[in-house]
Amino acid sequence: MNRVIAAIDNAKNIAILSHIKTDCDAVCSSLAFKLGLESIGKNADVYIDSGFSEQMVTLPYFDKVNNPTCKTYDLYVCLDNADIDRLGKYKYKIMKHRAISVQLDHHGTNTRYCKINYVNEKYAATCELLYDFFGAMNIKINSVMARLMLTGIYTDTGKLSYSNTTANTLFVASRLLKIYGESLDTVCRPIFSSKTYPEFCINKIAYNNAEFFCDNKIGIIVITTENFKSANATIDDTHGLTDILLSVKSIGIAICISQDISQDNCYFVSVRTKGELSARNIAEVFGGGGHFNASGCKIFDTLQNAKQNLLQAAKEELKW
Ligand SMILES: [Mn+2]
Repeated sequence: MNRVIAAIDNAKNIAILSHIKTDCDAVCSSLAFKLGLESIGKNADVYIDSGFSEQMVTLPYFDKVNNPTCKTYDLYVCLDNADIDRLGKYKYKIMKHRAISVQLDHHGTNTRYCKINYVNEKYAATCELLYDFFGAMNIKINSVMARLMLTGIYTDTGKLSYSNTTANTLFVASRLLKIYGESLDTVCRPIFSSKTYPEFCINKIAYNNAEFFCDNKIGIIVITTENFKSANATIDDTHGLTDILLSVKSIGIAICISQDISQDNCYFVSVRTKGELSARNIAEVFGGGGHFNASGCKIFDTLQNAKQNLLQAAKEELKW
């Protein structure tokens, strides 16, 4: 971490990059980081090559994402991004400027693609990692930063309920809530209780499409292009569909397969597991990765093959 701090100390104009198919931890850590850097006199711009859910758009300072103020940078910082390809079109910035790139991340599968890499899997969210980072840099966390960081922690931990939630996560959340100074529901309600109509429709379809295998221990939801069209929804509305399956007591492995509407025979897959069952093992069969209980991959194949092969990999993880 000290090498990252030294690099930031020596930089004036800093680009912050995070991942495609983005999530609240990525967006919130990027924005909180920007605000933190600005508080110590740096210029910082946020680049994220992704669609954004309606919930993200209402986050404070969201208008600063992909809205640069600098032309050139003396440092590139990647946040919450395990793999260079997940930067989307902005991966070329890192390929070109690798010598002045650093990253902070909490994904165990991180490929260490920057010059300096601080990766620590003990953190449930990059926003949790940032709490310690700001402490080490003597950056004071203000109320807006605290709100953003709480949002990232709450979403990456399923409201502090997933297995990645540690005593430190709860401690950091508690400190951040104190700094934020307002009630927790003003953080949670805009994120967890503000489904858009298309999101509701895609959830309804997901319930209908859910299939169960192996004594209901494996659940699979498929969302096709037709489903997206009829719900007027996009891939950004599919966050949390695996929770529908995980809420079933018998389920150990939950898989959501979403068709890429922009190309044939391409599917985004998210895998969630409970307890000792590894989601990562399943995603890695298809070249993906992520966290132990929450991983993802992209499959280029027919739907039938994709589903069959995923089911097979899930059965193997289940030792069925
Ligand atoms: Mn994260």
